[in-house]
Amino acid sequence: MSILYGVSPSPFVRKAMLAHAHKNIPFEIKNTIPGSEDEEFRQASPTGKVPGYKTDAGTTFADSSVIIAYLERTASENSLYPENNEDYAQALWFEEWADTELMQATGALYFQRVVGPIFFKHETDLARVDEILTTLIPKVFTLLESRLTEQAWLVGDDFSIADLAVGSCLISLLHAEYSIEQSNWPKIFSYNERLLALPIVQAQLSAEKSFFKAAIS
Ligand SMILES: N[C@@H](CCC(=O)N[C@@H](CS)C(=O)NCC(=O)O)C(=O)O
Repeated sequence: MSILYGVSPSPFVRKAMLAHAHKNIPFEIKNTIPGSEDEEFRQASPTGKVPGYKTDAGTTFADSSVIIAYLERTASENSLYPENNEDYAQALWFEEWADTELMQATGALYFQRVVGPIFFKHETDLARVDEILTTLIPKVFTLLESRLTEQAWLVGDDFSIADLAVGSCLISLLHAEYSIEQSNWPKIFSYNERLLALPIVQAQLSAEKSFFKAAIS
């Protein structure tokens, strides 16, 4: 079975886990923290970033986008990439934007309120939280709100890599107890409700909550 190196609450590991779940591809998670010197992990991820990956055939590599593109090549069922060329490009753009711009904003709040206090014994920096809430999140949410339509998902008719990448960031906000103001962001509010209701997201959340519980106790 393939091995995913990382920890479930890491947003990029979460993204890779959700892709496996969406495509019904079994995998084993080997709990690995970013920067681990574990030799096998470093073989997959020389930079020490998670997720790293080892395929059934023993090939190793890293990066959530690479892992998911690989999964798509091995199993085309429940495709995460739109068939239509124009939609395909749009979906890849959303993935890139979510992995960089959106992740920067949501990850900052997630670090301040959850990851820092639990794993690094950092105290929450309230001035930084204020800046994230008043500047960083509104900036990315303004763009996301403007790109959502009456369609259920971001691109085309189906759930795609765009939703997987954006959803992985929105899950961080849920952990960070950020409530999306429906009057300010009506489309994001409904979109988030749809994402959170997905069985694969519910299962992921329960894996992450167990991880946090074990870390705290
Ligand atoms: N582009 C990479 C980003 C991976 C990444 O930045 N992972 C974080 C954890 S969520 C990490 O390992 N950070 C440690 C570091 O930057 O050294 C991906 O999509 O997998």
